[in-house]
Amino acid sequence: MKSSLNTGMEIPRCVTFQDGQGLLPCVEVRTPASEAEIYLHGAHVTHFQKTGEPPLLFMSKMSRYSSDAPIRGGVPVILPWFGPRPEAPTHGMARTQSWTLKEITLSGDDTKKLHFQLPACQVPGFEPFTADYFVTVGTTLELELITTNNSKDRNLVFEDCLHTYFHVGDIAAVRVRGLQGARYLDRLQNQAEKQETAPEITVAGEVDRSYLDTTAAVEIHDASFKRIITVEKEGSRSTVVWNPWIAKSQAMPDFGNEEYLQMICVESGNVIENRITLAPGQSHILRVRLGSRPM
Ligand code: TA6
Repeated sequence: MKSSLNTGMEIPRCVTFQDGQGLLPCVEVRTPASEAEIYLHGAHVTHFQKTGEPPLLFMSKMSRYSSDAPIRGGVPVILPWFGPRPEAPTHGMARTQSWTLKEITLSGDDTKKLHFQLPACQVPGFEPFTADYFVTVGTTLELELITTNNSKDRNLVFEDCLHTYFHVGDIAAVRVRGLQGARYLDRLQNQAEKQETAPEITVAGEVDRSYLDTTAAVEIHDASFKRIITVEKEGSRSTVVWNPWIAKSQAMPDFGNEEYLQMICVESGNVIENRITLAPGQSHILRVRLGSRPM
């Protein structure tokens, strides 16, 4: 319930608190250039839309909104591991925790910056850590995930990823640029190592690739919406590209059978061989800036 939010922090017409779907508390943000919505559940950005454009983020109409399941779509915060793990949820526990909204900062250029914090928790197999997540809403959507090793004497080894679902008009008209030459692991072929030789990636079936050792910005060219989405990143050496296509869409209860046609995940983080090792007291910043321009 929104009652878990300190309504004293609200800024009328700019930053307001709502009971979202499933009565989960969420924050609605409005700027002259855009609007956004963030659930405390997983500090999950579920909506970002620039005025006059289609939404930038894809949200499944079948998503669950309950405290024990991740929201499907938007920007899942993946921490402290990526992918499946024995006897543990896929993609870590951060996206199913209730984060705290610590602060809202307004800037002169009408951007709104929201600071979310993951409550301290002991995760089996990981040294104690804290996570702070800054969401800045303006003409772009900027996301900063800061992970700090709170151990006094042991390294923290972890993976992080902002698992962004982008909204596209028609997957058949999408081209992904920026990954040519990068090495990747193909999950569809048991993580076989390959090299991206194509200047642009197209999708005509399930795609599930973890590109490694790449710091490059990526562009999603969507000829259907006549829009180019830009994914700029810092503190990230991995980019994951995923579209579930038909069979996997049908196998996911929280994803519509045809929704693969309107989405593509381009995820920025540090996964698999790019996992991060932090000395005691050290922090790591993963920063992503999502923007768009007409094609
Ligand atoms: O990032 C790609 C991926 O690892 C895919 O293999 C697929 O499992 C996707 O994440 C969604 O995972 P989720 O746990 O959110 O269903």
